[in-house]
Amino acid sequence: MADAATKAKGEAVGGDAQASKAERDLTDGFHLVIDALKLNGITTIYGVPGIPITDLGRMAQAAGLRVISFRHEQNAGNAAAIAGFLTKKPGVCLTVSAPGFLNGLTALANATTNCFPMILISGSSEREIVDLQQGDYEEMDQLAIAKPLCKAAFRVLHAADIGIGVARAIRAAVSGRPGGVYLDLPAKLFAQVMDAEAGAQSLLKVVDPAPAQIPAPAAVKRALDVLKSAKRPLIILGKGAAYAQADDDVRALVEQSGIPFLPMSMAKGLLPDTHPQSAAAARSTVLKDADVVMLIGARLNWLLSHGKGKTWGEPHSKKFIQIDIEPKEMDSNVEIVAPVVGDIGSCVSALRDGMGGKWPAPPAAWIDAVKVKKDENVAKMSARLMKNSAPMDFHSALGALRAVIKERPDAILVNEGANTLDLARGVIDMYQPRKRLDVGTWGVMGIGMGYAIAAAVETGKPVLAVEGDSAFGFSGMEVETICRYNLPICVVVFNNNGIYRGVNVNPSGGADPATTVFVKDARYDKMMEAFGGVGMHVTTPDELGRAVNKAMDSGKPTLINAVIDPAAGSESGNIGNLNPQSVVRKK
Ligand SMILES: Cc1ncc(C[n+]2csc(CCOP(=O)(O)OP(=O)(O)O)c2C)c(N)n1
Ligand SMILES: [Mg+2]
Repeated sequence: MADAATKAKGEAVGGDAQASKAERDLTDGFHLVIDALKLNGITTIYGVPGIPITDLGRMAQAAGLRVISFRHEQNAGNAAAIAGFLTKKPGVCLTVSAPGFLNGLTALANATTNCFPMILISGSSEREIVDLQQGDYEEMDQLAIAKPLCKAAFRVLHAADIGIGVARAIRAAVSGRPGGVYLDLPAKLFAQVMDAEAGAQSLLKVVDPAPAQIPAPAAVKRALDVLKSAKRPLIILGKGAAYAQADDDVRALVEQSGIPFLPMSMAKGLLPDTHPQSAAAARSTVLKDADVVMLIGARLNWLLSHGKGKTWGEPHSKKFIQIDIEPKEMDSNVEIVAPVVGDIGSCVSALRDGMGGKWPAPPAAWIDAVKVKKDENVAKMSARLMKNSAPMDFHSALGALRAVIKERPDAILVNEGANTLDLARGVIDMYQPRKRLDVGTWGVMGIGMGYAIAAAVETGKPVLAVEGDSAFGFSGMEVETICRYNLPICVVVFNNNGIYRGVNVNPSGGADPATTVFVKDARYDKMMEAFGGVGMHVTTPDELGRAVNKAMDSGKPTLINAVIDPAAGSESGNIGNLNPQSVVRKK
């Protein structure tokens, strides 16, 4: 008996040894995905666990990647997208199949629209069953659905192709105009095994994933000739210029030219908003009166009234110079007389070279006219910012936050809402590049907590998220995530009891509240307290300033419920004119 037992045990030990040798000699889809990401410098994954990617997340964490688990995929996706914007490396979001994938897809589409490099990796169900529509667990043809909403979409069916699949996803996300990429990984792929040696060899580190694209010398010369002929030149900086991380060159170009500049929202801080050449406080004047406009990484979309109409002082025609990496962008709305196609860094440096040492300053009459308008508008604004009123209006509350960012220029400001967004953009000066993250091209609500979390994770800097009460609701559950990872994020909810305003009434006179109002006097600060963070409730600008400073000094997760006069806001903030109007509507 004893002999038999010993023999059996010996066999078992031998069997284990063999198994572990086999494990050493084999690898699988799980490990190849992780190894491929690591090899390409991906350090963080944002996602939500579940079948079939729970173990992928666990193994990634075990392998030294930072895996940040969210409460909803849209927020994880937004985090990945803004990580891409901040780092120029694709941000990675990991989701389960069908519903998790769809939740992440909004963020992927938003990333693509905003030109942020991001990869949405979703597990997917059994191909054979999905394709025959036989009703698998979370069945969905995800690849087909993702395709029209992102820059590129790939599926990997064989473990040996994971290296190429990941490489293609990375290249597609960051090269040329960056954008969102979908990578479909069927459940079966993760468990596929292959020889470890061959697996390692199948992986590749992408060489020069975002190659420089040098502008043609003739295009640079043409642009400079047009610029030189200007009597009233203007430079518009877009978030593409911020993304490029060519900060010194962009600043030098603007300063060398002496031309007034206007930053788009997320380009604020490329040059400080307090820079003497900033024309932000004279926006309508410069758009209307400029004769030559040079766009640097900015598109002539709705945010710039498509480059035409009243905003641009038509019928006077303007000449546009446009610097963009995407040739198709040229003439998208109006004629571009001097297109300069290339990456922003290369284009700006070529323009600087072409300008040489003796570039003539713009006519003094133009510079003076801009300054007069700017001083007038700044004076008008400053009285409104100084009021210490209770209840606060947007301006007095933002005056307090403006002082905080002035003291803490390296903090990252996340901002969404309607009035809360539009007024904060105008009031809070930014001093450093890529410190203002907001609703971007779509004006989308819901980016707040995802952006704040990734900003803290990727940069280690303190984050101030200034949120309309409606805007905050779209991602508010992530305060738990903020507490769980103990991130230095201070959320300020501008609580005006609703969307735009908290005073609207139900036009029918019925018992239901109006469509735009929320529970009165809600205490959002309690949400943060529920998870161990710090909650504060403030009603005056002084209190608000003190509370934010305290939160940012402590670095603790904090939510400040800032009571704003419910009657202070206007419908849709600054873009009420976009609401369709019908003559029939008002009976
Ligand atoms: C995903 C999405 N859904 C809806 C909207 C429409 N929308 C624009 S602003 C806004 C909320 C505005 O209210 P709030 O955030 O409280 O800002 P306030 O003007 O009150 O300061 C909404 C719902 C949107 N932009 N994006
Ligand atoms: Mg509101």
